Amino acid sequence: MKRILVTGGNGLVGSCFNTEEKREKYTVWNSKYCDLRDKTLVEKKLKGKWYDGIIHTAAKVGGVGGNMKYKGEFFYDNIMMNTNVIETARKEGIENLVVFLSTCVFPNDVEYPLTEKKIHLGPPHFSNDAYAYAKRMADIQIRAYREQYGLNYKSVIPTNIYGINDNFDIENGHVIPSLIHKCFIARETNTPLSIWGSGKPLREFIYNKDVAKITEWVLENYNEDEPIILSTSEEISIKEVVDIIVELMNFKGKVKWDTDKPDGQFRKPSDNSKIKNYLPNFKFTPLYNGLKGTINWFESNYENIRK
Ligand code: NAP
Ligand code: GFB
Repeated sequence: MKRILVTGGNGLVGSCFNTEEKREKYTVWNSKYCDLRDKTLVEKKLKGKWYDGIIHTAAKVGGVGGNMKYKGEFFYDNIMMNTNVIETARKEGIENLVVFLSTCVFPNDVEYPLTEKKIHLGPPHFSNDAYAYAKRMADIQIRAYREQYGLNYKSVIPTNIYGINDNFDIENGHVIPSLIHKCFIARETNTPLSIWGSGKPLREFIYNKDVAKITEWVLENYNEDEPIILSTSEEISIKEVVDIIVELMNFKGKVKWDTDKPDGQFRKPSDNSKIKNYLPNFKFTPLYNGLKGTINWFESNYENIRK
C-alpha cells in the first residue's frame, strides 16, 4: 500500500506514524484538522481523497478514573467517531481499514485467557462499560461491512498500551503515564508518591511502537472477520510496575496506597497465540526497556507533553 490515512495522529499510537521517515506513505489527521464526531466534516475532508487504507486510532481514551467519570462522553464520542469513519471510508471506496478495540471490551466474567471469540459473551466491567459497548459496536459494524460490501475492514484488540507521546494527565490518564508524572512531582517536591488502589490488580502492557508495527502488518496482510488481540500475554501486578518506575526514576521517598481510589477490573489476561501464529518472530519490547525509554522521553520533554 502506498497511501495510508491515520486518524489520531497526535496520540500514543497515531504519533508512531507521524514521523519524517513515514511522511511519504502516511497522512495523519488530528482533532483540530477534523472533528470525527461531525459526519459532514468527515465526508468533506475525505471527499475525493484516495487512500489504499485507513488506520483509525482516534478515540476518546482514558484510564479507569476518566472512564468512570465521563461515561456519556466515552460512549458518544467513540460510537460517533467510529461510525462516521467506517461509513465515510466505505462511501469513498476505501477498501482496507483497521479500527482499535481494547481488552477492556471483553466480558468481565468469562473463562480466561481472553480469546477473540469471547468478545461478545457477556457484559464488560462496570468501570468502563460505556467505552466497551461503544467499541464492541465498531466490531459489529466491521463484520457487517465485510459481509454486505466485501470490504477488508478489520479490528485489533490491544491490551494496555504505553510509550512516548502518551497522555500524562494524572486524574484521567492510564496507570503508567499517571505514575511517571506523579513520581516526577513527588521526587521534585519531596512528597509521598500516592498510588491508586491495592496494587494487586494484574495488567498486560504493550509498547506503542510495537502496536504500530503490528497494526501496519494487520492493515496490509490480515483479512478475517474476527478481530485480533495484540498482546505480550505477560501479566504483571501494579505493585511490580510501581517498583520498576520508582527504581528507574530514582525515587527515594515514601510510597502510599490510596485504597479509596478504584482498582478497576482485577485482571484481563489475553491469549496472543493468534498474532504469534502470524508473526512468530515478532520481538515485543520488554516492559523494563519500554519504561526506561518512556521516562527518559518524559523527563526531556516535560514542558510540551499532554498532561
Ligand atoms: P490517545 O493517545 O488518547 O490518542 C487518541 C487521539 O484521538 C488523540 O490524539 C486525539 O487527537 C484524537 N481524537 C480524540 N477525539 C477526537 C475527535 N473528536 N476527532 C478527531 N480526533 C479525535 O489514544 P491512544 O492511546 O493512542 O489509543 C489509540 C487507539 O487504541 C484508540 O482507539 C484506543 O481506544 C485504543 N486503545 C488504547 C489503549 C491504551 O492503553 N492507550 C489500550 C487499548 C486500546 P488530538 O490529540 O488531536 O485531540
Ligand atoms: O491504566 P488504568 O487506569 O486502566 O489502571 P485499567 C490500571 C490499574 O492501575 C488499576 C491502578 O488497577 C488502577 O487502580 N493504578 C494505580 C492507577 N495508580 C494509578 C493511577 O495513578 N492512575 C491510574 N489510572 N491507575 C482501562 C479502561 O482500565 O484500560 C480503559 O478503563 C482502557 O477503557 C484501558 O481500556 C486500556 O486497565 O483499569
